[in-house]
Amino acid sequence: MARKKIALIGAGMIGGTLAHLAAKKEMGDIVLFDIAEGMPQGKALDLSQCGPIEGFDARITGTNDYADIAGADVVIVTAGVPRKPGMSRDDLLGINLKVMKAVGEGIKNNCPDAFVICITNPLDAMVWALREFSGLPHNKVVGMAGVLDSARFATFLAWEFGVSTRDVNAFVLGGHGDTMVPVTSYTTINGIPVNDYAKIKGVSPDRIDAIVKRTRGGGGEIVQLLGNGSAYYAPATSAISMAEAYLGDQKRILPCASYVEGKYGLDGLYVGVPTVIGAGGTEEVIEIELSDEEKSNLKVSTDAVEELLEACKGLDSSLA
Ligand code: A3D
Repeated sequence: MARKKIALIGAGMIGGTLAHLAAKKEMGDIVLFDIAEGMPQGKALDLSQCGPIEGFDARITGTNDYADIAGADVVIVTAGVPRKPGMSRDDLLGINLKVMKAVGEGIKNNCPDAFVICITNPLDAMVWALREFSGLPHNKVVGMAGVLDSARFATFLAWEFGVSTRDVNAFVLGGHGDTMVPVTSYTTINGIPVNDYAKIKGVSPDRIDAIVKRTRGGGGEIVQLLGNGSAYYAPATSAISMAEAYLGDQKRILPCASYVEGKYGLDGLYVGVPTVIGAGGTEEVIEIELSDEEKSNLKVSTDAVEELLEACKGLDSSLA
């Protein structure tokens, strides 16, 4: 069987990490695309030389030519600029929207059958714009955010309770911004609802609230510490798990920025919801029951996403 082809658009911090992970897992041959000349080629060479040590067979190439992504099975998009300290994800809108236009056209012309995972921020608006520019079906374009946000929530909960991260099943809905909605009612410690477990362990509701707040600001905390750029290890590994779910037809239920029409009272919006990922791409959006408070928090979050879409339409008339 021929190897799968993974195209990574943007060969920066996340792009390079994605390439390394995909190679180690032998997910397929990897093409690193970037507008910076020489950089993707250099990274591809460096990463290829990990092969003999780590024992993987994957052809890794770098390019500045979209023709080289032809026929890709999976495309992961990180092209654009990341945040600097003091910036919100939304501050990136103007620059990254133009990047999505170029990337969308590159995908449309070279690999229209690919499963496309967008990571570029502001995520929910950029995945929507990328879908519009590429013209791919909605089930083949998805945004990575919920897997990462849930992993952050799970990490903080595992630390608080002193349990293995593997036993924490954390749940985050909504847009990938400070209005995201960590949902404690669906978060469990190996099946035990987190609020019940907190009672058993004598952890106060205030502590859980503080963890929810830290999760919401989890990206910003890292931006502040790094001083230059944003998180890349966990974002990359999150997107790889989504690509694996697609390539392996795993039918995983992952929180992703998926296209939602009808469910959650939404009408054609990309936003973080539990989604089945398999060979059909995003095969199903699962609508869960929410409390009134969770519903109103989700509304604040989706309103913020809608505002960003309006801003995108104002910046590019082809989106209106
Ligand atoms: P960085 O290391 O700067 O890499 C971005 C790369 O994109 C650079 O190598 C650029 O040369 C390249 N690039 C710029 N314009 C184009 C273009 N038109 N075509 C192709 N390549 C281009 O950033 P990064 O890898 O740290 O982050 C990438 C993006 O992911 C940023 O927008 C971040 O904000 C975003 N991000 C999202 C999450 C989510 O959870 C959604 C988490 C972390 C970062």
